[in-house]
Amino acid sequence: ADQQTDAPEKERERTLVLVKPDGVARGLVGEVLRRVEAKGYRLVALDLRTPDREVLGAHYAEHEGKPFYEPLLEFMSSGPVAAVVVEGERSIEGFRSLAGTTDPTTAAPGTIRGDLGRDWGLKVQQNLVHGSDSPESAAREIGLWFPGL
Ligand code: IDP
Repeated sequence: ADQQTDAPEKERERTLVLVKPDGVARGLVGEVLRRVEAKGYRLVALDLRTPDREVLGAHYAEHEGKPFYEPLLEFMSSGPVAAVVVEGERSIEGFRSLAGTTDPTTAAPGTIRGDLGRDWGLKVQQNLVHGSDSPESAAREIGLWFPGL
């Protein structure tokens, strides 16, 4: 039998991954997807688009009112983003571990942000990728970016 379809729900966990405008502009979509696929995750949906403020406002609702909120929305709508639904066992925690900590300046080597982040003139918001931080966030974000999936 096909293990993929027979796997219990928790083993087929889905997460929303975004390659942010800095990652797309720097030509790093392939590098990010290579790491995701090399880890053994499966791509369920993939789309390149410049998100509007409505999607971004909902996506980053928890940060509304923080000093970096407006610059973050501005940055995220500045160009195309690669939106990807990734599936795999404990993929939410697993992708965040692949991504590294929020600030690329100090993110660990071996992580996407640690290996590929640049530290001159870098803003924290330019940290290449987003990954959902909980099953609740993943469900909400996947519904937002890929309605009907
Ligand atoms: P995460 O993306 O590592 O989960 P969050 O704390 O959820 O980090 O923040 C969401 C995004 O907001 C970050 O990825 C980053 O782009 C931006 N951000 C977070 N903290 C700061 C900050 O202190 N200054 C500027 N941007 C920030």
